[in-house]
Amino acid sequence: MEIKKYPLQMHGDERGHLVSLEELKDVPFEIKRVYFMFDTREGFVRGKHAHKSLEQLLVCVHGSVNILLDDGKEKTNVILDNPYEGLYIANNMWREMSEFSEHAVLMVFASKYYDEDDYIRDYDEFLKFVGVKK
Ligand code: T46
Repeated sequence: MEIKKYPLQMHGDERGHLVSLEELKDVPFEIKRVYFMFDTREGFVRGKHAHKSLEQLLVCVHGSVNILLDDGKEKTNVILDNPYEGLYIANNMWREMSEFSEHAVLMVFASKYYDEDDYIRDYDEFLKFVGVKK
């Protein structure tokens, strides 16, 4: 499975660091929505779904988090632990976020507005969607 990690524009000087993201440059789609999650409790797993059409770029702006990516044939774990790197996740990918470090903040740039109908929350339905037989 190809993991698409993008380096982000980092502008550091003696005052500290600044990271900037521009749509269609650092983020490979037009940004319609930004959300972030924080205070994720130890032992909890978020995600556990895929999307029919949504594309996203995940940036762990503080701390670290493990992202499990599953295309129906192969599973890969990716650790996000720096704020100047974005992980691109295409629509047809099952994702699970776990092992959030204390005070971790995971920011997500999304290509569409929130739409519950775009979610595939059932794993068997996901396999059908990506054309993989059980
Ligand atoms: C994804 C992963 C990486 C909204 O009302 N608007 C929003 O934009 C979002 C993202 C969520 N919500 C509501 C829906 C639920 O009642 O917030 C609640 C928590 O959402 P959810 O359980 O879907 O959160 P995660 O962390 O499991 O998944 C999220 C995104 O939903 C999903 O698209 O790919 O992060």
